[in-house]
Amino acid sequence: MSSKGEMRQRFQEILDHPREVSFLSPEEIEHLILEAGEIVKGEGNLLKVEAEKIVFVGDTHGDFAATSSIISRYLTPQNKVVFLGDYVDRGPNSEENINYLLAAKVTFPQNLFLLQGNHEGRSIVSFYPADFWQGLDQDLYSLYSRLLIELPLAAVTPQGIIALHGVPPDVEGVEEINRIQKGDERWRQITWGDFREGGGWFLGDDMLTGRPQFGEDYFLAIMGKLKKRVLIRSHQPDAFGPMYEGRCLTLFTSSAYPVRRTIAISWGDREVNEVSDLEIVEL
Ligand SMILES: [Mn+2]
Repeated sequence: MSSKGEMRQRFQEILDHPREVSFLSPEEIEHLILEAGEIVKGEGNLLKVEAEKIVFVGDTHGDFAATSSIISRYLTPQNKVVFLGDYVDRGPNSEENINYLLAAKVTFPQNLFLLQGNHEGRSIVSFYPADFWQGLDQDLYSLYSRLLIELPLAAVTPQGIIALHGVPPDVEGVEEINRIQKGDERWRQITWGDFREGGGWFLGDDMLTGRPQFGEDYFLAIMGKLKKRVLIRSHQPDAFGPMYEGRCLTLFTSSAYPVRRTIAISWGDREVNEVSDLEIVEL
């Protein structure tokens, strides 16, 4: 088996030459998953992210081309890049997408952050479509599912942003997010929750998708408790654009959906009071 140093070098090479990711051996993939797992376990549920430039990326869902172009452009030792979850399934290159992100994570552990989406919660909830998961052999299924359930649930910035996949949990303050158990109701809300235009608190589970639905009254109340001004999320392709007094932004980055594809950038110490304080970049 190769040494840790040799492996690191290999993962760095992959960052510089993204197509190489398709040629990782099973042994290298196992190394990558285990090494990323060690880093991610130390992060907890809640990340505090500070940098001159913070880039937020929506669902990438197997869109390796989008991921590699964003990483080559924005991942530097100065910037921080936060991906909002859903790395696998739906798109054509799930395995390349997740492996490339993991190579980036082990190379730049303090600059790249991978939040958990519902497609990373496979060890707890079964769902469809799950083409990535269904295509794995038993060993890889077990390695990926144990790693991805460890991913953090939310990121906050001093500029006033909270970022997560679906809907913020009903907590009294951001620190309580660290006490959420993966698999509980609040976890389900973060990873599976949708927002609907108009007022209301909890609006029930959607009849078709089973996803929990929330309204503007809930949003405004919970953002007050979290002491954050703007939510950046993904997960819900029909919620594109700013909602709720311009304070809730849903990003989509994968070509797996026929919607406008964007990322969002928060600059320096500029306070983010509404979505218009962010720079939105179209892919
Ligand atoms: Mn999702």
